[in-house]
Order: sequence, then structure tokens, then C-alpha cells
Amino acid sequence: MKSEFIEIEKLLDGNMEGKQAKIRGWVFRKRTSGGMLFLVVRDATDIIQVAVKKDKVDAKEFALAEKALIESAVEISGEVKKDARAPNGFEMLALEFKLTHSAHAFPIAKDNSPEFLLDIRHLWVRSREITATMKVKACLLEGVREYFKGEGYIETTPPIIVSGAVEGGSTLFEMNYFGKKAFLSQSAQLYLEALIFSLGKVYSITPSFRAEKSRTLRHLAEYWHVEAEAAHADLEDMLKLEEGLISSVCQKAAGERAKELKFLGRDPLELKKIEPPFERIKYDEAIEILQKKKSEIKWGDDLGTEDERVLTADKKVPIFITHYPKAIKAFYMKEDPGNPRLVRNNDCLAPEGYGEIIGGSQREEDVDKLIARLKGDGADITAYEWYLDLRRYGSVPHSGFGLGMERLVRWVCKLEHIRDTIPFPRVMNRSHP
Ligand code: NSS
Repeated sequence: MKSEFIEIEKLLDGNMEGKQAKIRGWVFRKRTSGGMLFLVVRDATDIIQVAVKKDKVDAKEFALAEKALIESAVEISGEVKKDARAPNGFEMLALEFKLTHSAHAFPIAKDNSPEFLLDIRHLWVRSREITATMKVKACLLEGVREYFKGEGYIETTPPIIVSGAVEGGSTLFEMNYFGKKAFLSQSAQLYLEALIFSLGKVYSITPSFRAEKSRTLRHLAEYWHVEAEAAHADLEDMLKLEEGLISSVCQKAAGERAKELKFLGRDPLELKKIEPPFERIKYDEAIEILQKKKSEIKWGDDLGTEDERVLTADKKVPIFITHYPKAIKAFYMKEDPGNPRLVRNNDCLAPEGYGEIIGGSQREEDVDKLIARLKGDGADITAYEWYLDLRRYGSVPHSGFGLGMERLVRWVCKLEHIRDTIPFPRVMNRSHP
């Protein structure tokens, strides 16, 4: 359907200069100067300044424009002119003004606290920052699907209501499932492992849930998890797949969302430089680097946020840390044949101090070793019997990984807080609005 309205973005490339156009959107800013009204109008694509002059529009229309408060819905016809003083360099001189909805006084002002903006998130999602971030995120998600398609992976739809933990019991959200205990999924991994026996190479994009009891800049209670699993793949295959994925989605975002990235403070050229191969560092080496930098970390400790920041602060491209101690990692990770104290796993850390965005590993394919590891964790084996069956019927070497979409967006968009990567963040003290 052809619309009589034009998107604001299309008024800003110079091709509409001197021509008439009709836009619809919302009043973003407003000021009066010398008997003239200046409205900045936004739509889904951009903003433009609209000058409303008494002698150019109908008197009734001028009165309505004068009355219109921020976030009022409007339709405006006018002439497009170049104007270096206007935001974005163009201005529309209004010839017709229609007030579609006269807004109440908008509760958001310039100096609102972050907590207030979270309380009023249903309105704050209209902000230019969140709008730009959501567009970049959509582009990255599209890139994920394109990349996996190109690599021959099949998208699958694993369950969200599950019977057991993947990543340890302490962050499980429990629910009442028709009178029985069930949980919200922390990861689709175990189900993806079941699906490789028919589909070979699979992936999923699902919400994952973690009852994270601390408030940090990089943890959400509900996040979007991109996970892949492949039969006959080892750790090295996963590293290649992961670096290929990250590089490919960064190139796409830099190409298609340069305007939004620049608005958010990220130079798209930095993302263009994200190319494989990424540097690979073994856990042992990471500990040595940290100790040389005066960290008190000891061999056997997990890397914390601060350690990851130190390891990546001066990097421009993500790095891999591989071969962590078995004792601090999940039951399903394959023991390293060369050193049974280690596992064949990897974390991918984003540069500039951002830290972990991916966790992956080769999987233990031996049923007895898996049972021993589960028992060692004190897990209820009966809940995992179905998973153990995968090692009883045609077990093959296989590997996979999980990428936190919001962690990726936080780095790509150069954001301080992970909550701004998702329109309605869920954290410990917030599930509303
Ligand atoms: O716990 S992970 O490191 N690994 C897994 O869940 C595997 N079972 C995935 C797999 O192999 N299929 O989480 C994977 C990623 C991690 O690197 C983060 O990027 C992200 O998921 N993640 C989170 N993002 C936001 N908030 C929270 N709380 C969070 N926890 C993990």
C-alpha cells in the first residue's frame, strides 16, 4: 500500500529539498521564537524540525500547534528546506497542521533519575537511545539467522519450561507446573544436544532465565540466548564458528546501522575491523597475565568481571580464553585428553573491557563420566536420565556454545549498562512495567 506520508529519514538526504511532503509522527521537542513555533517531530526513522508560522497555516491549525504538548501525535504537510541550524540540517515549513492526538503533560523531562526512567520504561522506550539500540539489536539478530543459514544450521524451538538445571541450581527460577516443580530454562543446550542426532547442526534463539541475585552492569534475569550445537564438531570447530558469527554480525551492523551506531557513540569502522581469527589464550596463560598485572587471582579461581576487564581493556577485537579448570565448570564439558584437570571449553570475551559474551565447549560424550560428574555436583540423576540416553544411543563427539544477545549489544552499542540493551529489562528488583 502506497502511503501519502513520507518517512522523515527520506527528507534528510537532500533529494526532497524545495519539495512538498507530508509526515506523521510525534512532537519530540517544542519551542517558540518571535511568534513562530518550532516543533521537532519524530517518527520511527528520524527527527526533523518543523517551523509553524502564523501566516503560512490556517489560524485554527496554528492555535492547535501552539497547544500541542510533547508526545502529541501530529500530521504535517510542508515544504522541505535546507537549514544548517536545524538538527539534521533540514527544516520543514508547515503548510497544513493536524493534531491527531493532544497528549497530556509528558512525565519525562531532561534530568530524570535512572530509577524513574525504569519505572516509566513504557514511555522511555520512545527515547532515541533505546530506539537506536533496538534497531541495532534487530540487525544483529537478523545477522545471526543469516550466518547460521549460510553455515547450514537449522533453527529449532526448544522448550522454556524445563525439568532441570544446565548451569547450576543457584540461578534457577522455580515454577509451579500443575502442582509439580518445574523451572524456567537457563539454556537450551541439553535440548539442542538431543536434536543434533537428527538435524546435525542446530541453533535456537530463546529467552533464558537466571535468578541473578546481585545487581551488575552485565546480568539480567531474563535475556535472549543464541545457542548452537553441532554433531561431529570439536572445540576448534566451535572457535571458528563463533569468530565467524561475531565478525559477520558486526560487519552487517556497521554496514546497515551506521547512523544508529554513531548516534550511540560507536564508530562503525571499529566494528568493520572485527575479523577472524580472534586471539586464543589458555586459562593458564590468562592467570599469568593477570598475576603480572598485580591481580591476586590464583590458579583454580574463575575469572570475574574485573579479571575479564583487565584482560580485554586494551583489545580492539574479541579474544578466546580456553581450557579452564574442570572443577569450576559445568558437568557437561569434555575433559581435556591432554590434562584431565582441564576442560575443552572456551569463553569469548568482547574487547574494550566488556568481557564475556559467549560460553561454549566440546561436550562429554561418555555416559559414565557424565554420571560421575553429575553425582559430584550432587545432582538428581533421575532428572537427567533422558539426557544420559543421548550418550547411550549413537553418542558422537559434539560441541556447542551460547551467546548472550544483550551482552553482544552492550559491547557493539558501547553501552554502560546491560539494561539498556532490552526494552523491558528484568533484574532482581524489577519485573514491571
Ligand atoms: O552460562 S553460559 O556461559 N553458558 C551456557 O548457558 C551454555 N549452556 C550455552 C551453550 O553452550 N549452549 O551462558 C552463555 C552466555 C554467556 O556467555 C553470556 O553472554 C550470557 O549467556 N549470559 C547472560 N546474559 C545476560 N544476563 C545473564 N544473567 C547471563 N548469564 C549468561
